[in-house]
Amino acid sequence: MKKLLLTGFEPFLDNPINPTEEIVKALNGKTIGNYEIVGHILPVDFSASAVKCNQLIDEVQPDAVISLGLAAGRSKITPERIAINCRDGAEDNKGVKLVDAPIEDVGPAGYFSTLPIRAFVDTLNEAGLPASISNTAGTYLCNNVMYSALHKIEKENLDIIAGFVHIPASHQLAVKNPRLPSWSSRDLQDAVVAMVKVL
Ligand code: PCA
Repeated sequence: MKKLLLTGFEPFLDNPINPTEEIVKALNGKTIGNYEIVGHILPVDFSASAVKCNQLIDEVQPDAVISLGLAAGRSKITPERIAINCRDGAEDNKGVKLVDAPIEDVGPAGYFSTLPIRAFVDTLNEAGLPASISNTAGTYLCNNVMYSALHKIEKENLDIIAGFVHIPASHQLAVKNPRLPSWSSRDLQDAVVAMVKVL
């Protein structure tokens, strides 16, 4: 049996709920396809989230890593194509705000996802769950975690596929923040299960 490290994030900024948390808690310990799911929630904290994710890679020794993040305002499931060596934007949950800060002082400009993102999108669309590849994971925590995991895997020559998938708001979050397009929790979870089955 292979192992999948599945990460989500705690709530952040004006999102009192992070639907990735619910999905990761629901799937933790389950077996999906060839994978046993090991789920963990990461803090929205520039100094801690990537460190924690990379520690989990050492502890769990997964065959694959899928990190999930909320992209409030997107209406589709969006597997990310690339992470870039930049931190910039809103403040994190510790009040830290970074401007044009590299993630790694000596690191490549970007890393492509090593997950089968085209197959994810095709499978989801065939299942009636709207999805498209995103060409930017932004410059906030999600990009930071994706870049740092791929950097570790490259540097240490690990046999692990990894990448990031942004998901839309859940209906529960849209009740609190009514301008957001939203999905049912069931559909969000089904989409993540469908992507794991692709692996
Ligand atoms: N989404 C944010 C950080 C945490 C999350 O779930 C992002 O897209 O960077």
